[in-house]
Amino acid sequence: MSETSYMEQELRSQPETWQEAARIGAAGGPLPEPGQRVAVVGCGTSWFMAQSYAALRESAGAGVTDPFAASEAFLGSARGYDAVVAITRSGTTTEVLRILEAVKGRIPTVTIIGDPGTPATDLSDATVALPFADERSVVQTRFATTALTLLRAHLGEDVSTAVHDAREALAAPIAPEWVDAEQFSFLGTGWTFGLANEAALKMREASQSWTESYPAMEYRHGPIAIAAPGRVTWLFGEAPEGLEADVARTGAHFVRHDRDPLADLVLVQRVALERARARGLNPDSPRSLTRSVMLEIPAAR
Ligand code: F1P
Repeated sequence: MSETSYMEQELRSQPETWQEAARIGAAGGPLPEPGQRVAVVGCGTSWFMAQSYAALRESAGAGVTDPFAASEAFLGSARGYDAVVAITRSGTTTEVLRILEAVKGRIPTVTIIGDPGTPATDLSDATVALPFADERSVVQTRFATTALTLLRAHLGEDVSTAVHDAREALAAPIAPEWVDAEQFSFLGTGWTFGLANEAALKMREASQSWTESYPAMEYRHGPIAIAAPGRVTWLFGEAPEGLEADVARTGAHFVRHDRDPLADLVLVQRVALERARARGLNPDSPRSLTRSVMLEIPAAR
């Protein structure tokens, strides 16, 4: 695999795209105001960024925020949402378009979008366009993390440490046991659970790896049975008491870094790339995947 895959070029640009998004997020714009009841929807990677945003917004005290896979969203009037935030790089994902159509005129929508010249723009009441973070790789890296950085900045977070740590993560060594591991379980708490889900998806998409992901405190409720020598348990964010020792007893390799958890996801993206290379896979042409899932399903009434 050449050094110049789109995935590699794009993941390497994340510190710059995060800085640009932070400027946009801090400036305000059409994203939800504090106190609004918000549903946030997406598919795949974009759903996992929705999970992280929801946890961040709720824990910041900014209001009720429910994340949904776009295909499984409950947006009935009983739930009382004031706004729907959609996240989509392509702007063409069928399930996201169906949601935007279904709530039009009933709940205001704002879509964070990579390619604004697409149907999601027309179907949304407002958009925040991040064309500088759009990607040619099928496997998303920078659009997702840039969208989340925009949302972190909009919540009032200073993301300069995350940007700094992303630069550091781009230069950090990759341990051979990560490239060779038979299996990965990714764990997180609060907003980092979405990152764990995304890390697991990235490894599957780019390198066809066997991965799982759980809320960290759920791990001991069964999934730790998978941990064993030659396998990796990778935790984003704070470690629950005793978890590292529990994993050590299984013989699995435990990984946790002090850098900003979103920057640690950048390191996982690099591991996914290395694993793809080691298996002779082209991460820009992942098996069975397309840049956007466009389905022939009827529009909602
Ligand atoms: C969402 C998505 C990607 C996934 C695949 C199919 O796309 O599910 O996360 O990697 O390429 O599409 P989008 O709605 O963010 O464009």
